Amino acid sequence: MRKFQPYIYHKSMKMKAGKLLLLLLCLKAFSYAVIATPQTCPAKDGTACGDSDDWKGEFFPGIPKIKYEGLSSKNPLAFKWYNAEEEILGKKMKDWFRFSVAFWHTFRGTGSDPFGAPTKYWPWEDGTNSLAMAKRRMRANFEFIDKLGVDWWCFHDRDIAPDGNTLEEANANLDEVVALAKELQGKKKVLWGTAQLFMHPRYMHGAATSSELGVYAYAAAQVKKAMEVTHYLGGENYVFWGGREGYQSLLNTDMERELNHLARFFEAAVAYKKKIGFKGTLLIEPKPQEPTKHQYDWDAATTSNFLRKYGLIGEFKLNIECNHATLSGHSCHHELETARINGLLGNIDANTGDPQVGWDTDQFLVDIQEATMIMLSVIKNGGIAPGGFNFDAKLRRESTDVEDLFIAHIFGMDTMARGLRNAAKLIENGSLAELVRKRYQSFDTELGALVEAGKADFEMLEKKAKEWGELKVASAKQELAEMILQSVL
Ligand SMILES: [Mn+2]
Repeated sequence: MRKFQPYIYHKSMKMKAGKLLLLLLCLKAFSYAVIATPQTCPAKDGTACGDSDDWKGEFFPGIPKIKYEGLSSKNPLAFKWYNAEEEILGKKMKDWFRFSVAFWHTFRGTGSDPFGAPTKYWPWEDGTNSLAMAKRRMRANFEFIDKLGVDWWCFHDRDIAPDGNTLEEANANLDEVVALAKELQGKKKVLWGTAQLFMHPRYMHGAATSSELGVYAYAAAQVKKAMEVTHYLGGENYVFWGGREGYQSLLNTDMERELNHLARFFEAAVAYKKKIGFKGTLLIEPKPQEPTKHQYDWDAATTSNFLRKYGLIGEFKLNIECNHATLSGHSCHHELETARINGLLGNIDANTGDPQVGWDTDQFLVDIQEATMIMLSVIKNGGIAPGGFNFDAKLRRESTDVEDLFIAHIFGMDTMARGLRNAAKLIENGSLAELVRKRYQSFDTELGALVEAGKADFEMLEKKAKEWGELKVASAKQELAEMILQSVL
């Protein structure tokens, strides 16, 4: 999960509530100066765009509802592999995936990076972080997911609505935008909501693991509200991504105390979820580092150990993000399997990194082999509902056409669909499963069964070892396994 805010928001972040009113006024003046020379409004076609959420006409004119046209199609605005209603292994493709659009990347991603200003000037943006702009963006969101043929969307609180000078003001802003989202969403649903607990300077030491009690309390209030609005919008999951829940140096950090605080925070979230009758799954999204040097939910194994230690294992599942998996030194397939065998596979943030770049690039996942491995895990898990595949992915900085938003999602959906079709072929073919079965067949014996039941002691095993003498150990057949995999790609 990465977060973007318009340039102006970064400026306004320097405001410290109740501290420097003068600075606030100066910054306001600065904002208005920027607004006075809007870069994108009015749109070229004369569409209305001002300090109102009115928007005449379509946000994506000329882009039709995206349809499945099959392999013969050369149309970039059509699916070649993803056929929503088609059944694969007894389930509709749309039900295997439950695809979701990530509001923050698709509607708040500006293309800015630590070295450069925004590159994306969507026609509906007026360069502000106003409430009116937030509402207009929400209308664009629903037109986008409707045209794309996706049923779910995901959001952070501070991405869909502007922050406030007080918690009350921020909550009021959120309520206003959420009321509009509720009105607009119709049959579309929230896959998950979350609170953004990393952007504001108050969260510099973390949120639930901050050294400051006041920050812990503020974070709790923000999560409380985000859970309420997720519940109100019929959300099926709620995510915790601890971007700053970690440390930069152990010298100034009481790691044990911080982890205890994090566990208490999660316990309180579970209690509040039950109190408000929210039935959605609580998900933790592991990530090893960035922005902190060390993040406490490093990977699936670390996070499941944390949940087990604090007795939270039945209350949470994991949201596995593929780019986070590779940052932790694992493949996405490894993280999915680790989550699956621990009964913790809850959701997938479908994205990927760049093998030549060492950070979280949040690219659309378009590697067919990786998609196939991912779908093998998902099929073994019997699907991931009530989770789904959230496109926590963004256009490259250099991709600046509105159409690119559609092309990227279509390509991502087609790649996952191709992965599903390949994985189904692999399962129907059966030879990979047979290879694995044969590899462990020595345990399909009387003694093997005793070992697996925990009933073979060392004396018993020593007796057998002496009886069997030196062994002929079988080949692992790795190249054959890879050959079988490639035969379905
Ligand atoms: Mn994510």
